[in-house]
Amino acid sequence: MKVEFYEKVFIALSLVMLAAFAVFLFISVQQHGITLVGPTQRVDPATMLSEPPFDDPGVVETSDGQYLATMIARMWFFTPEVITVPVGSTVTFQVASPDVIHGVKILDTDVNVMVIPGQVSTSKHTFDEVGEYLIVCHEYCGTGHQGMSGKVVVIGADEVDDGAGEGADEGSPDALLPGGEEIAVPEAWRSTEGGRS
Ligand SMILES: [Cu+2]
Repeated sequence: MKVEFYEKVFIALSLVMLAAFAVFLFISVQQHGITLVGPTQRVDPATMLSEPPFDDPGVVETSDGQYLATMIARMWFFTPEVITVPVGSTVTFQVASPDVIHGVKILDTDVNVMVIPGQVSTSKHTFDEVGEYLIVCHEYCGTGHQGMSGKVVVIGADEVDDGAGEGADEGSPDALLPGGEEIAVPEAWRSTEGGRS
């Protein structure tokens, strides 16, 4: 078989390009730490609502500026529906569903996961801008699907201590203060601390 000279050149160029694409793909995956979504944890959809951590969904600060949001996606709402964090926080979302497949897409972020019953889906985002970020379910899940939404409210550091931090651990008023800053607790509170209900 005779292959023309120019044909050989183009075949060679095509092979070089394919090799280059493979190399660039490999480098970018390494650089950006891109991984496939994997099941991080499994749960039993039938019992998850009565077992930790999904028996107590909400937001907790795990370390300075790091939050863990435990969410339930079900027909047809998210629990909690509103997540409030101070600006600059890195929030790890762990979501599970006790019924059907749902999705969690947080607009203007790269949080975009499928929530499959039996698995815990996790995703992480750092909220650098104050504002409200809509959370939507983007997997059709039944007749109430279009109304299934929530939001992440990112508040400024100056708003943190004026009561805007609903959703935070009510037992510790300083839960949302960035930088581990202490706030003055009236003496009267101290004596009853732990005894409040
Ligand atoms: Cu849904």
